Amino acid sequence: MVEENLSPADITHKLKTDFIGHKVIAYPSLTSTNDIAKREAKKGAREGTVILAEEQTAGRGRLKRAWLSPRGSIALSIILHPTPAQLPSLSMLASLAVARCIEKVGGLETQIKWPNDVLINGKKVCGILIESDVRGSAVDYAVIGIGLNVNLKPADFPEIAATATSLSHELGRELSRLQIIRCLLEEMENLYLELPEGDSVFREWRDRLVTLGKEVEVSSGKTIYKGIAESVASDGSLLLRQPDGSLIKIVAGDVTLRR
Ligand code: BT5
Repeated sequence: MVEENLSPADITHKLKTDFIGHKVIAYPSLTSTNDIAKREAKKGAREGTVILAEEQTAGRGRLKRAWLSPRGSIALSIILHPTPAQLPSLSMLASLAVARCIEKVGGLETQIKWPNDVLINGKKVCGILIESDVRGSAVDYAVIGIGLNVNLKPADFPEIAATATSLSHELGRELSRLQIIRCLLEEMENLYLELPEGDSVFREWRDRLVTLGKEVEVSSGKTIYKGIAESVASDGSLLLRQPDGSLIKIVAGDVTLRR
């Protein structure tokens, strides 16, 4: 192992942000950083507070799927208080921040699979789970959960061995989670401050999507749609050209590339 436990003081020391990561609460082990972040948000935690865990025992993906995050991974959640207009962009900016930092710190090329999986060589290295509490026309809080496989051997986890990768697996060496976390917090804040006008956030995310122009299957709820992933709308939804020529807008779902 390159590092022992991550220390909040090392993360916050001379961090180049105005608010994200000024307060970091770190745990050796947690059920899910998103759960604790939501609890802290309800108690009034200030914007930019980060919840971090060395390992999660009940990490969550979307639709109650499990997210594996053993020691050596990054599992963190950031509490934000966005405006309703900023809310749809959070998933774009989180995947962008992760992609930029993997490139900067690890020197690895990444792709983004709609809506927000970050891939390396076609395999998933990072998952993002955004949960928010919206009351009437106001957003009470949003929690951005990021799970990134840093020092992890995919072969040790049969459930994901065929579809997942990690930075250490791609690089053939372990690397510093501290540097990646600091990068993530700084990139997240830079991108967040570009919203809501954030057209550049949308454009960079769109340009990095490996999904566009491909023949795909999208499962959304109980329906499976087939077609060409033609484009994305500025709210993040996918525009799918169906075989009969019609164009449909899909707000949430899972994409499989057909070739
Ligand atoms: C996601 O869901 O990709 C969102 C994962 C978010 C995890 C973070 S960690 C910090 C915060 N706290 C939490 O409890 N969650 C967030 P989804 O698109 O539904 O993908 C889930 C699927 O990814 C699973 O069904 C597995 O197939 C696969 N998977 C699970 N663990 C993985 C891992 N470590 N690496 C790659 N794939 C994984």
